[in-house]
This record gives sequence, structure tokens and C-alpha cells, in this order.
Amino acid sequence: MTATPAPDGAPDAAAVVAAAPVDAGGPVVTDAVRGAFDACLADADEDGARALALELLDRGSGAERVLLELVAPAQFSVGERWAANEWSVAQEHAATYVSEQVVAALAARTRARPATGAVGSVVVTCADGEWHALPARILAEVLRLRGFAVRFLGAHVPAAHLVSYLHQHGPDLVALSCMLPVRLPAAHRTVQAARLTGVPVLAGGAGFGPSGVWARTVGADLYATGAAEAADLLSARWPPPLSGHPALAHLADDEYTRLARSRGDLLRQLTEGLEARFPAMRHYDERQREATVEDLGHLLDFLTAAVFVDDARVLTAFLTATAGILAARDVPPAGLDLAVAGLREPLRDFPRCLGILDAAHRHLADAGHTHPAP
Ligand code: B12
Repeated sequence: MTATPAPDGAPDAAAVVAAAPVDAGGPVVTDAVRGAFDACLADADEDGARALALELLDRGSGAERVLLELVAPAQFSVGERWAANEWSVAQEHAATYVSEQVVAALAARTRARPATGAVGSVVVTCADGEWHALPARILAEVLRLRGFAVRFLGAHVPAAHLVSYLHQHGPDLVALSCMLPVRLPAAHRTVQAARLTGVPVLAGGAGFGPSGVWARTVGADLYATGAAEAADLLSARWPPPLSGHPALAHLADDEYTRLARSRGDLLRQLTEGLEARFPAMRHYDERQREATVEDLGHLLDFLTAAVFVDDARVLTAFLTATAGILAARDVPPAGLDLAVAGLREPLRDFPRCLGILDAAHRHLADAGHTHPAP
């Protein structure tokens, strides 16, 4: 089924939603509704996207359903399209802006409803350096809809500032979002900040790894995969316990600190080493060179985060994702193996790093992305 276009070419929100079957949670978010919403994101059609979401709400869909079954999956596929080189960064940014406006519109519409009686107070925050605020915002709205008193701090909150905020407002819980594993050291600082004020931390977001394994490593008290799971968990276990203990004894070897401190030097050595081993790089134009240096910087950051939590999977997951992104842009992923190899010499005195680089090489070899020795 396709959406009936409105006179200006945008999907007709009322028609698309009216055609959807209704269950106990209101109109179902069908493929047709999703398709119409995706079309609005693709076209940066803020009005169309908002109209669709509010139409669902007006016809009886709960705001939680609209947020979690329409907005969040659409935003997730925005990333897939960018990764597949179907969408430019600009298109992705425009789509994200539209999603943010839709979340704001849903929040504004539902905020006027009588409060259900707050069951507890939650500060929702992102780790320092984390700019993925939309998933945390969706979590904040879902918690609010479920009756929690929520303060949303947005992206990139330095731990030191959080401490004074927590002292000032005394919430029952900090909900910490981390979408990139490279922010795990910052997430750890946030957990420490909350610990200083005696407030437990609920962690969530893809940065905490499969099943939230690194949430426990950095000492979070609770973990939930998504907003609905978080709301269910908190409703069942309130007040939340203060029970997490960071499992970071391996940091005593100082590899993480030394690695983080020498990022600039390592990036320069890695870039120069690659130029020597891969002469085609010397003919890169400025844009290609910048993109390569940026990718090498990400490689170093993911290695550093892997050393922080002592888990090679931080790096291997990054390599899998990056190999797909490079292949979609006709760049041979085998270059990643060359970069991994190029780090061995500068890091020869870092045994844990070398172990993680070995695992990375084996991972690339298993995927057929190894580079013949130059
Ligand atoms: C939009 C976006 C951005 C926007 C963010 C804008 C904003 N206001 O949020 C911008 C442009 C800033 C951005 C930047 C970057 N991004 Co980005 N981004 C995305 C994108 C497309 C969507 C993220 C999103 O909103 N997802 C939808 C959410 C709503 O779905 P969800 O995750 O299921 O949401 C649930 C959970 O996350 C959970 N949750 C989240 N937080 C919490 C907290 C708690 C306590 C709980 C319980 C649950 C919870 O609850 C949510 C609701 O149920 C993703 C792609 C993707 N597939 O996700 C990439 C993605 C996350 N980005 C990525 C990258 C690499 C980057 C950059 C490094 C790119 C660059 N080269 O600079 C930067 C890093 C910026 C930084 N320092 O943080 C990668 C991460 C890869 C990896 N291995 O980690 C992804 C996966 C894209 C990709 N395919 O490579 N990005």
C-alpha cells in the first residue's frame, strides 16, 4: 500500500493513519505509516513528519508507541542509509533534525495531560563528548509518560558539572546514555560523579556493548536496552539499588592513560607509516587525506576504548562497521588491516594493546579483509 499524496506531494497523514488497523494500543504503525514517515525524513519534510506523528496520537496511539515504533526505528534506518552511502551526511543531519522536531511536538502535546503522579525523579544525561542526544531524549519522554519526574540534560555533559547539578536537585536516579564505545571512559567518570552524590546509575545505549556488558565494567548499577525496558525495570524495582562496582583493575598497567595521552603522536606516526607503505596515499587530494586521517583517528579512539574496558570486541565491532562503510564507498576494507599492522611498532611496549591488535587482525582475516604484505 502506498500513501496518498497530499496536494503538495507530501504523504497525506490522515489517509495513511486512517488506513492502519487499530489494536489495543491505537492505530498500528504499519509499513505504510513507516514508509510515509521515512519519505518525510528523506525530504526533510518537518511538517509532514509532525502531522503523521500527531495524527497517530490524535487517533489513539500512545505517544510511547509513536516514539518507539515510528520515530526510533526511522532514525535507526537513517544511519543504515548513510552507512550504505545512499544518503549524504547533510541528508542525515536534516532527517535527524526532523526527528528531533517530531519528538518535541509529541512532548508538547502530551505534557498538557494531567500528571499521573510522579513515582520518582530521574536525571537523563549523555556522557561527556556524546552528541547522540536523540536516543536519550526519547528515553526521557518515555520515562515521563510513565509517570517519572524527568530532567533532561541533553548531549555532552561533563562529569564535574553533573556533580553540582545532582547536589542541587537530588534525583533518585541518573539515566546515562552512551551511543559510542569511545565514550566509555567518559561514562565511567559520570558513574563516579553520581557515586559521589550517592545516586545510582541506569546505563543504556549501544555504546555499552552487547547486552550492556560494558555498563557493568564502568560500574553502572542497572542496564536496560531500550526506553520501554528501562521504564518496566524501574517500575518493578523502585527505588533503584546502588550496587555497581567498576571492574577496571586492568587499568593499573597504565596502558590506557599512556595511549590516550599519546593520541596526537600516534596519529601522526600511523599516517606517515601508512603513506610509506601505501604510496597511493601520497596522491590523495586534501579531502581524501582528511577523511583518511579522521578514520585513523577513530581507529585509535576505538583501540583506546578497547584497552579501557579490556575487551577487543570494542575494536572488532568498529572494524566490521567501518569495513561495510568503506566497501559501500568503493574503498577496499583491507586498508584497515594495514592500519592495524601499522600500530604494532609504535605500541610494541603495550602488551594489552598488542593482544587487541592481534584479535583485530584475526577478525579482519576471518572476514577476508587482510592486506598482502607490502
Ligand atoms: C543521528 C546520528 C548522529 C547525530 C546525532 C544527533 C542527535 N541529536 O542525536 C550526529 C550527527 C551528531 C552524529 C554524530 C556522530 N556519529 Co552518529 N549516528 C546517528 C544515527 C544515524 C542515529 C542515532 C539515533 O538516534 N538512533 C535511533 C535511536 C533512537 O534508536 P535506539 O538506539 O534503538 O534507541 C534506544 C537505545 O539507544 C536506548 N538508549 C539510549 N540511551 C539510553 C540510556 C539509557 C539509560 C537507557 C536505559 C536506554 C538508552 O533507548 C533508546 C530508545 O528505546 C546512528 C545510526 C544508528 N543506526 O543508530 C549513527 C551512529 C550511532 N553514529 C555513528 C558515528 C560513528 C558517529 C560519529 C563518530 C561520526 C563522525 N564521523 O563524526 C559522530 C560522533 C559524535 C559524538 N561525539 O557523539 C555510528 C556509531 C558506530 C559505532 N561503532 O559506534 C552510527 C551507528 C552510524 C554508523 N552506522 O556508523 N550521529
